[in-house]
Amino acid sequence: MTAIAEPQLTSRVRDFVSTDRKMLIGGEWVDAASGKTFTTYDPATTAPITNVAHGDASDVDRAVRAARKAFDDGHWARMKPNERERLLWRVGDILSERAEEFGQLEAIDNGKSAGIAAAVDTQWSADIFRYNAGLATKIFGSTVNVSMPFVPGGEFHAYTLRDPVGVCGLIVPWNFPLLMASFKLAPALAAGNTVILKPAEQTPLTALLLGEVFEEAGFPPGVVNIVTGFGDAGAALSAHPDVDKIAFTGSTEVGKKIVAAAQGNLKKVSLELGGKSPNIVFADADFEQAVAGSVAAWMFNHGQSCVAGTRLFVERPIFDDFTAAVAEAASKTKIGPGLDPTTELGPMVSQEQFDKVNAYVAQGLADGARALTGGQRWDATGYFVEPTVFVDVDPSFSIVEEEIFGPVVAAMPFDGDDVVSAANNSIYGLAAGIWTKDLSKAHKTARRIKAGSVWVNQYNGFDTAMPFGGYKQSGWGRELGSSAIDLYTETKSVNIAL
Ligand code: TXE
Repeated sequence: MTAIAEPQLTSRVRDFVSTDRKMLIGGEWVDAASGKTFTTYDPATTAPITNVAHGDASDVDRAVRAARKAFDDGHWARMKPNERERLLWRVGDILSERAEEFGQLEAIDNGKSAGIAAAVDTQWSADIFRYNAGLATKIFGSTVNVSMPFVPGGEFHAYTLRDPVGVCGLIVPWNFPLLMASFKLAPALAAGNTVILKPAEQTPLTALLLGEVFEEAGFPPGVVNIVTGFGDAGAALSAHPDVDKIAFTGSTEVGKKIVAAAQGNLKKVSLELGGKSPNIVFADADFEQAVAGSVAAWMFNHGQSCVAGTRLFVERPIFDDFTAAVAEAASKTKIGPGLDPTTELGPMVSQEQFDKVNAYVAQGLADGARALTGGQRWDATGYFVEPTVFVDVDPSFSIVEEEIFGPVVAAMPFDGDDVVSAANNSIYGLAAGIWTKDLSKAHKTARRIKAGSVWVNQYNGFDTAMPFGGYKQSGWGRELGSSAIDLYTETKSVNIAL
């Protein structure tokens, strides 16, 4: 079924959504055991796109058994690293070749710009697969010069090995559906694990298309399994006794539930959770550059980004001019559907997210904050929200303390060094921005900010080679970079008396 009639969709995307989509378990595309499906919608129009298998605990169990079998037969884990490298590289290449198709599918399922979804979400995912393809041949242990004071005898040969953890459950959200899956799949597979991917219920489609890419690349059956479903499927995966590790990106609330669910077999857990990132503009910053960068900091991906710089701290002498310029730039943003190439700000992903953002805006106004721009619903069928810049806010307001996940920023003036404690006054610690021409101020502030990523005179400066993750309640562990392999390996110490 499909109600999607947009003429710009490629025939491959049309074909993909023209039938109900099944899940990938043990190398077969299957229906949910219950036979149930759910519908995924285009948030720009609220029209249904297609139906997807509604997986539950019994489907998760089937997928875990398939992943366990594929892990235990040893074929994948013991495959020559350069063969794993070649397969992962092939995934990257296919993603690059099919970027337009992935971009369009992401645009209708999530609401984001098709151009950005192709150029950023898809091409970067391709890079992540290629980067981790390279790591497959560079997973090293070390030889250790041991003393062994309690063991009699002479010489020893001691070394460490890195083993794959085993069966990994990868649970991802809806804001960067393909990219968040790639953050986890690429290092997990490079290290020789088998996986069950659980995409978000709002955006299951690019994960399923990626399943086809794994097949095309030649992955053995059962190495990559994909179960589409809701939170109950994620909960079943987190609690499953035969899953060795969970990697999760999503809300801090669900992250805590996963930690609790994982206790049964003490499976390893890595978490990338919420944020309320400070973006600090000193008076000596390049004004134009800082305005443009600060708007992008909180509006990129419609504010539905865990690193969004939604607490904007501006040094007092430039506060009024700076916030006026940010509000003006934000008010000129072109709002529209992701398939329109001129669109700069798409819809919120769902009715739920739309209601959540509107409720925060209403609460901010009720608390006494002043909207320099926005503050109203944007009148259209889809889940569009006006970009909103709040001033006259108090740190205790919910719009300052809590993650809104929409195009809403709270701006506050600061005087000198005060800003570090104000910026660190959050349960989160995912990212931060600093804008200044003073090198020593930039370095000093970067050291004192409690956040996993600090960007100076730019924002959203991600790179595949740079570790990414959070302090405090923003999570556990670091994805990306070569150290992402640590999340998916166990270290074994071997010590031989010679
Ligand atoms: O996230 P959830 P939601 C934040 C953001 C957003 C809020 C709620 O503030 O407004 O979270 O979004 C699966 N056990 N972020 O409700 O519920 C779920 O099916 C295991 C920040 O959509 O955390 C989906 O696959 N899994 C974030 C995934 O968890 C469970 C990105 C994320 O959904 C589960 C998204 C359970 N008990 C939202 N319940 C970021 N860090 O970027 C749900 N899931």
